[in-house]
Amino acid sequence: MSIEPARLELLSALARKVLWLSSWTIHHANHVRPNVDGLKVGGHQASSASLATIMSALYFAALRPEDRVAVKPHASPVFHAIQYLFGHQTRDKLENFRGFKGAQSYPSRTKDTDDVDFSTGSVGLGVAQTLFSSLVQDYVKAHGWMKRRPEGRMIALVGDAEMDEGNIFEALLEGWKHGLRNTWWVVDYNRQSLDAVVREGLWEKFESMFRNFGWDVVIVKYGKLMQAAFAEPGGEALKRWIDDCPNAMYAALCFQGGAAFRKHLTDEIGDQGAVSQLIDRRSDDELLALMSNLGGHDMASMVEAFEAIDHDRPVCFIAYTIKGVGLPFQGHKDNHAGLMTVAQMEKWRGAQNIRPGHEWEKFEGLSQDPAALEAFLGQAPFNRDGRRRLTADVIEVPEQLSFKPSRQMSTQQGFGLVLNELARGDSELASRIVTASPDVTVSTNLGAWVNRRGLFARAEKADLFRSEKIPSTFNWDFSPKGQHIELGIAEMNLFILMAALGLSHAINGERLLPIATLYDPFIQRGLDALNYACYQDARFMVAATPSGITLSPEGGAHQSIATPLIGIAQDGLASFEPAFVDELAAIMGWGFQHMQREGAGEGGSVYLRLSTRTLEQPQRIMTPDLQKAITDGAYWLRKPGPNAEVVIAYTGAVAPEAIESIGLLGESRRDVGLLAITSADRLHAGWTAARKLRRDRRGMQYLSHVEQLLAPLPRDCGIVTVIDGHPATLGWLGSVRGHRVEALGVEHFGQTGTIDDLYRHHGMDANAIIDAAEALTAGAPVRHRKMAV
Ligand SMILES: Cc1ncc(C[n+]2csc(CCOP(=O)(O)OP(=O)(O)O)c2C)c(N)n1
Ligand SMILES: [Mg+2]
Repeated sequence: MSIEPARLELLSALARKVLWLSSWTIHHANHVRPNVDGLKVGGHQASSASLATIMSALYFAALRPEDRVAVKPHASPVFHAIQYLFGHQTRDKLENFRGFKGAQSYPSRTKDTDDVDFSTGSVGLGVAQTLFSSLVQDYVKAHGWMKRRPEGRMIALVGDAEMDEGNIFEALLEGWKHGLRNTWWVVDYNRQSLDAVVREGLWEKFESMFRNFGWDVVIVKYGKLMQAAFAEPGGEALKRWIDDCPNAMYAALCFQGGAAFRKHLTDEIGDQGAVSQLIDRRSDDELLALMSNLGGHDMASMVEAFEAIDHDRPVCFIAYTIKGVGLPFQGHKDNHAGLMTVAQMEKWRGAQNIRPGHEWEKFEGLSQDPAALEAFLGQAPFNRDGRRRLTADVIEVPEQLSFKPSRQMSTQQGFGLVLNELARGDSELASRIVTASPDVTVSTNLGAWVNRRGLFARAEKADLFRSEKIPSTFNWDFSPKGQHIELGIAEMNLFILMAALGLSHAINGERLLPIATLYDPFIQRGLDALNYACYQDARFMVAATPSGITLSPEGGAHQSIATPLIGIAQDGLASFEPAFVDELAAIMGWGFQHMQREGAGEGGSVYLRLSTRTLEQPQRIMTPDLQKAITDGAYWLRKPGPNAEVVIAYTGAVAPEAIESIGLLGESRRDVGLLAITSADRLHAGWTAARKLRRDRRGMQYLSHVEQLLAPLPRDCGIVTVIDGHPATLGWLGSVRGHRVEALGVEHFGQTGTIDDLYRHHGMDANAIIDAAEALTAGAPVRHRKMAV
């Protein structure tokens, strides 16, 4: 199948324009736009040039509206240039590339306005996201929600050094397990990373690995010029030389130019015959054009490679490229941050017939008829259906989520009970929930949910233990209707899957409400992927359990200390740590709504830090006021009196110690209060938002939830805070209204023991709370202490 010449001409012209615009965008940011900082805007020119042809082939020819693309971070100027030609990006934003509210350095779903499908930046993550998005598309299809929408291909443009990122391999394995389809990864095989030139023969490793995981591999190494030269007399020898040439040497010669190639070729394979003639027939410029005509820079080869795919198997394209192709520093190993000088740019501008002052004009310098180019862009299949970002209706969430109560429960158990109750019913809400867990489904209490709703797979697969009538508590049937996605242990995959599921409304036009479960410490294992999911504004709920040192005998290595601080600091993630199950149910109900809220700064994802510690549950009615206070982050479990000397503020599983301590303090200190903090994150965020509001609108009286809660406390009242996590999580409470604080919590981990042992060891038991209260207050020593058992 060969490409029609007229089409090829227009495509090639547009690719040249894309290379120009992307380079000019960066040049403009460095040399034209007034730069008050005097800082250079770092290198994208070389990385971008690498992909100008490949991306033009995709966007102007191969892509369909339903396809979704993750663009290698440093090719963002190429992406923006393409969207500019399509009319989806403004000149203003390009002129302001990397500036405040300008086009983003790395394509961003949330910050860019030109239809970015997946954000990228932290290399490796966008690549894996395409794989998981394809699985999500299969999920939506299997549940009958695709309607008549065609299946999209999920495409990643991958740097060759990007392939070093381990999460890509983790994803590959998961993709293989789930029968991955409709996924294309295009490796920009420029044989350069940021610092240097990559190892020889890497492509062979890639090839065998991808084939091993069931992918097709298409290697696009030689462009049409090269192929024609190979067919000339002596061409075989030239091909052999190219194949044998080490990466670093090839790159260096591309940098040095045609004369250097001539010298090397002549010295190494010149034969005074056919080969020498083949070389001599070409000028230096022609020789350089030939030698840099690798497949990835050859429009016809790329379009043919893409258009030849007529199946839904996953495909890895390995496209040979030269980093910085066409620019003065092409192939130079230091070119990652390379920028063209003003003089170099002037020369290049001249060579392309671009008049000064006309640099941004769409078709300036091209010899093709502008109307023909415009018409070609207008008819690009990618653009056919207009807006590609979809929306979905909000799924209704009941006022109260119910669960089967019992007097003694842990929050982890409660989480399972709430989901079990949802699974028993037939609500729309339950049908849109998708759960996933990295091999800890049962141990995080998802078992009951999975028993009722089943595991997801494209093909039915019965639980063998069940069909063999071997007793088991768990029903492990797979089916296309299943609602649990069982993953291998890799937590990076879990969070990237959350990113994919949590964007289904925008990508598939069908809302899913994803819930991930994992052990709390392993949030840190997947943290960059969690951050990435939040950055893209994906919506999901994470139930992390068990947590803290409270998991005690389970193992010191699994104790999490920093996660509450992550919960406070992570943008786009509302974090909660309830002590009681009725609180958890209120938070989950709020969470399902929060996950669906849209609009500037509205909504987000939800993190529940849960525990396996069984606590006596309060017997109370969940009023709307209490529900609101819980989701705002805190309520008085015991209101302090007017002359309070000290209050105890606790979070999560240490509730019994806090409750016990106020009982013991009661006789020795006046009006002691007990503040239940369900979300340090929401409290803190509310407080900073209120301060900002008051600063921005002077005279405004608004007080945040925590300010209102602490307002009645006398000035010299002390606050003891306690949490099974880093004490800084709650230590800030003293700054709200200037109260002194003793912050208790965990700063070291690794010791196993019973809960009592460990709370005593870390100074979080009732006596430690009493000691802290004593330190904050005047008066006689506290009379009562907890007796050692
Ligand atoms: C997780 C992560 N680590 C480091 C970086 C910094 N970084 C940006 S690009 C790059 C090298 C990329 O090389 P390659 O993927 O081959 O792309 P090329 O520039 O050659 O096109 C590095 C290390 C990053 N963006 N993300
Ligand atoms: Mg590279």
